[in-house]
Amino acid sequence: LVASMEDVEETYIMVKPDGVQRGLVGEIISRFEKKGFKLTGLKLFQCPKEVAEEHYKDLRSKPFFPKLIDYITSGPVVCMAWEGVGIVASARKLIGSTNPLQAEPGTIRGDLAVQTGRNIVHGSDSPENGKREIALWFKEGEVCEWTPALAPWLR
Ligand code: FUP
Repeated sequence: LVASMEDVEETYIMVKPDGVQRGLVGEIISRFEKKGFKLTGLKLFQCPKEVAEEHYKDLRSKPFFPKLIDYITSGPVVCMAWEGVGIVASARKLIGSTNPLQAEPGTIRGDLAVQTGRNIVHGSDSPENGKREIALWFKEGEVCEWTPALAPWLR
């Protein structure tokens, strides 16, 4: 049976500065496109420190927090909003474990990264954070609602 609209979630996916510098933007976007999810927001963005700090506010007390903020603000990131049935958990599966050495082959981090502090991509960890992060990284009007022509076959 086809999933209903209530099962559709939003998630915030971000190619981190190392992913951009290494030329992995297309590869990362492709994995979500091929899975069958819908891209609703996309931009290259040099993130101010305040946005990075707000994004990672739950990690503020961690010893690695200052380095994490330096890393995320070290160059442009690619901000993305994606939509789909069960997308929050599925995107995290596609991305793989936080530590790329523990990430399964076939996942983005498992295939393309080595260090936790250079793990090339972010994905929201809950539907609530998906909404919160999209609202943080995108301005009004930057996220685009559209209906794909293949919708009945995919979602
Ligand atoms: P994830 O949800 O996989 O992005 O992981 P977390 O939210 O736990 O961590 C956010 C980011 O903090 C990671 F992507 C990398 C960084 N981090 C470290 O640098 N060291 C750690 O021990 C844990 C996380």
